[in-house]
Amino acid sequence: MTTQHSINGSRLLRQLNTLADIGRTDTNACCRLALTDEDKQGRDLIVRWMKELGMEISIDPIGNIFGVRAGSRPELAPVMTGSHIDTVRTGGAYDGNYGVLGGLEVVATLNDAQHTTERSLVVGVFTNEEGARFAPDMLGSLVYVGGMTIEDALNVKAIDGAVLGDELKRIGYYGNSALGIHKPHAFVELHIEQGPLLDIEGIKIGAVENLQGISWQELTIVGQSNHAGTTPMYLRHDAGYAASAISHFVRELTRSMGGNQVGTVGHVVLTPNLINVIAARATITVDLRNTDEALLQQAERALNDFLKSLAESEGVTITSRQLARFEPVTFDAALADRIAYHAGNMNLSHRRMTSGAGHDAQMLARICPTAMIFVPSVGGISHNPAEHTDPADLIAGANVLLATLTELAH
Ligand code: HGY
Ligand code: MN
Ligand code: MN
Repeated sequence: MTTQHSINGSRLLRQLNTLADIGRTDTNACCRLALTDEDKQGRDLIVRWMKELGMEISIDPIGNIFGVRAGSRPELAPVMTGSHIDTVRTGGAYDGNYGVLGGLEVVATLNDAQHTTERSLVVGVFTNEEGARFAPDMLGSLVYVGGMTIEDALNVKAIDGAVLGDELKRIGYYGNSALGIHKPHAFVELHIEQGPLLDIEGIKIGAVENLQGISWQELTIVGQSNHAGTTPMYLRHDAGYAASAISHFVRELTRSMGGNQVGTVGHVVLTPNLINVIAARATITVDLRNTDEALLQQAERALNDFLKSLAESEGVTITSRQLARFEPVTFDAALADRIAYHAGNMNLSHRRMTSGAGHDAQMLARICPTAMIFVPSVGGISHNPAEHTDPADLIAGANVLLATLTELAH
């Protein structure tokens, strides 16, 4: 059964702007790092909106929030949608937020139409999807599907030293509902592409059929601080130089591998970080991704070999801590077909595609048929206050979500 309804676009856009204002920085970014006061404010707002929609709310021990719109046959497994509202430090208005508010807009539209679905509809808000403060990313959905114990998750230490469980309790979202409380019939996540493909090709909807593998490492390099003027070059054990050599190697590695290999050194901290002192210590992160698991392992091996030779030549020690490691994920092809069908049915141009970013959907895919709906990101910009998607595209994506979820719920 396909729905005849359309979402209320101005309501969706209004709510996106309201949520984006929480954690607004002086550079116009949206900064709601996981489990900070700003994240709490965002969570409180979503819970309020869920209550206003008459949804039944549950919060689990990792702080995942679920709003349930009851169907006429509650004994059937529910259809789930959702995403995250935590952001990176330089977040935009749509990453994650759009998937949560798109889900709430579907509920509001069905409420307005007094349309009761057979299966209940669940909108999920997953904790710490970004992984920017607490690693790994997609932590809340990973715990939800049993990929990480709640004990390990609550003990994760943030880059600022805070402990995840303490922060969860501090903001009042250490919930008591059972983990994995909803076993979804299917999960569909609405998200901005965060890459340039749809925008370049002028295509309105992405039916996402797979998602690339992710490898995050934190490298600690220990050298020897020394005087920048008096120390001959051959006597140096320069952690700062080693850090930049690794960053250069990662870029060269992606160039030599080509294909879908990407690599990023996004976090660099030098100690003592002073102009006239050779750095004693460097902490850096390396983010490697590829759609092909074997190639991702090849990239990891190449990096590891380089680290060994660099430690030797520079006379430093380099230790690695794995922060996240997820293999590539293939979504449910039949579900991606339905997304493409509904897009076509609305005369929206569409294509199958891969997700370059990690998403909660990659975790839900472990427990139920899962796929994603992408809408274009202007210029492919994301994790940046300039992140933008045209209002018409935001509305179109939410209408495809409405049609897909309604069909699944009957
Ligand atoms: O890193 C990612 O792909 C996501 O933004 N957590
Ligand atoms: Mn996201
Ligand atoms: Mn993100």
